[in-house]
Amino acid sequence: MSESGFTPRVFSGIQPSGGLTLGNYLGAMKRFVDMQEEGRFETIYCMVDLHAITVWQDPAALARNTRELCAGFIAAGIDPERSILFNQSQVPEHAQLAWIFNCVARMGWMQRMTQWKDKAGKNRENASLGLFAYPALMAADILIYHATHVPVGEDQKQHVELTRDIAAKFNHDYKVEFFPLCEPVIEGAATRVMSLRDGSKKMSKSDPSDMSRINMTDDADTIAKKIRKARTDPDPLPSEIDGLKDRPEARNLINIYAALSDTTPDKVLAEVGGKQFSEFKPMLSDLAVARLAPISAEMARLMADPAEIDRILTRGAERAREIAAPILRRTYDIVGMVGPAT
Ligand code: AQP
Repeated sequence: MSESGFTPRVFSGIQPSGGLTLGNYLGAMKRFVDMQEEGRFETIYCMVDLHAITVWQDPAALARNTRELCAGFIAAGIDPERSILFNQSQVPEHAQLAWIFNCVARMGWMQRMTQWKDKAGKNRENASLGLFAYPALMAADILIYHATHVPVGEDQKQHVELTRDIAAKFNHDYKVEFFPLCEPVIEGAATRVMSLRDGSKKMSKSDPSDMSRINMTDDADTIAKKIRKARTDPDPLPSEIDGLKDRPEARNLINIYAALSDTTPDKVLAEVGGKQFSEFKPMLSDLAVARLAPISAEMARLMADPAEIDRILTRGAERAREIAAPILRRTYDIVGMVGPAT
């Protein structure tokens, strides 16, 4: 138990809405592995397939991406024995708690979410109701486990803050101290990996341009080609971090290099300051290939046995339900929904 009385517990998820990108890996998955290894927390990681269908997903692709994401988690270092690893739709308590949170969250809160504004774009009338309610489901994902820490990339910070608001309003409305106020954990050199084609846009699995991202399954030649073609400016690299101001593409490549080599951007610049991109890009390609090739090889090996992946997911869901079901039942009791006593 922590000081707050809640078990220190990590929850985070990734959408199986496409192949894993370097952004997902550096901003999220690598951190998930670190938190598993720290040993301070119970760690729960999820393929959030219910979130993925807030925008259209081809059913066969969704199933393939879910298994591939599971393989990615394991290949990156998540141990399905030490962590709980499963896909969201197999644990119905997520959707059940999300309904209650739909009734706690306010329309105004949801309308302020930048991801909603970005993803719905100009054609809001045509966006799904699920896309609007996405943050309430995310709050349920976290709070159905009474998770205390949520490792995410920078883009998800606002949703974790909304989760705290939902927990606080629930606790206040029902006069309980039932849900924890979870902490976002946003750390490392690459909390926001940007598109290789546009330094003002984040790297995203659903970006129409494959050249904008590095996929975890890209081979060495493809990685080298994408980095070679990455947009940059004509100046040499600076020796200090201040020199990256107003140079978003250069900053992005330096941050990626730092995160892949487990160091800081300052230390990278001390080493590469003064170099031209023509010299730095091959260094970055070599590093990316060295780090990613073992992961993609292991993913391919695991993907050869989809039945084993399904067994891992089913077992993970059983373990997740052991935590989620009593928390849902207690929530129902607090709300006044009649059922078996706890
Ligand atoms: N570019 C990024 N840099 C750092 N972290 C990132 N994350 C995503 N992109 C970056 C982090 O990865 C985790 C899982 O994200 P997600 O798949 O649930 O949703 P997302 O943030 O919407 O990611 P994508 O790749 O942009 O997916 P699509 O294209 O389907 O919307 C989160 O912790 C996120 O912060």
